[in-house]
Amino acid sequence: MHCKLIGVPLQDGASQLGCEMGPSALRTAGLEAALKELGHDVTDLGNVGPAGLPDIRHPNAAVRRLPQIVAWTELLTELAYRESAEGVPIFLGGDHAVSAGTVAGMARRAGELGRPLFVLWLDAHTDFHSLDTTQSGNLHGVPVAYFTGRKGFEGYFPALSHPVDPSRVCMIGIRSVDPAERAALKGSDVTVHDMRVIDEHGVAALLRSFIQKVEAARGLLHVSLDVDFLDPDAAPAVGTTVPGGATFREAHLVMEMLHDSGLVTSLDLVELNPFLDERGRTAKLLVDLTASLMGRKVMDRPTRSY
Ligand code: DIR
Ligand code: MN
Ligand code: MN
Ligand code: MN
Repeated sequence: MHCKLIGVPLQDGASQLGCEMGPSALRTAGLEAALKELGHDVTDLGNVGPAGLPDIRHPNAAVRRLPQIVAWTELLTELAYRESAEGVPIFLGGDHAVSAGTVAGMARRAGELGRPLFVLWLDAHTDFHSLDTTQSGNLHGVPVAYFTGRKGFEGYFPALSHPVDPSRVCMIGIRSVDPAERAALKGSDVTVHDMRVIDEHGVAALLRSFIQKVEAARGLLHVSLDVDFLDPDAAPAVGTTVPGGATFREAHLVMEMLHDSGLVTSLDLVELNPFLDERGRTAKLLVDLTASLMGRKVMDRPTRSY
């Protein structure tokens, strides 16, 4: 497989500074070497960034750094579309606003192939605010609403050529949802597996049924991994830790099952804030999780063991 690393030093979507160091930390933690060891070809395209900023503002005065996020979204939509023509793009974030563009671009790629795009959203948060409902104003809280075509982005964010059907979005790890997000999700077809569902059924059963859905539809699968999907004990280097997250083994199991499925066509590694870390511990964990997704395993086993 050809893995394309794309550094996205974006931190305008988060309230705390530090996510701009994410790509450097992931490189320092040995991402390229880990992928090469698994036999993959790796190209590091370096860091990217927008050239100019649009002159826009939104009536919701809470909204922060809208011109920056719009410019990044345009750039990343184009990049995800272009780079997915060949190989698997791996976006090294950057805060979760990264995914507004990466998913929009992958949806365009899938649309042109005549195939549906599915999104696995691994996060403590649903990131389902519109520009009108966000109270924090941090635009890492809006990407899912944007790429599924929720109202309220027209005239601000780039128009979507291929909105993602909400029924093709599966969220796992959820444990922090704002009231406005909860209300909007209630009327949508997004699958939200909160931590209670994981506790009751186990992450494997939930993921298995989503994978079967993607497979049956011959879909492309984009995986968006927010560091706060994991429990803060395992992954402390994120600005918005929430207790009670996925364990080290649950996260690896998700990645191992995704590898066996053979369906993943693109990946975001987002919200890593190396400034909050202990000697690169969380960056190293993300490298190991990516390696599991790309085929590292303890013992050989038949593929499709699920
Ligand atoms: C909260 C936190 N829902 C907000 N969101 C995110 O600010 O809108 N934290 N995405 O990581
Ligand atoms: Mn997120
Ligand atoms: Mn989150
Ligand atoms: Mn919010």
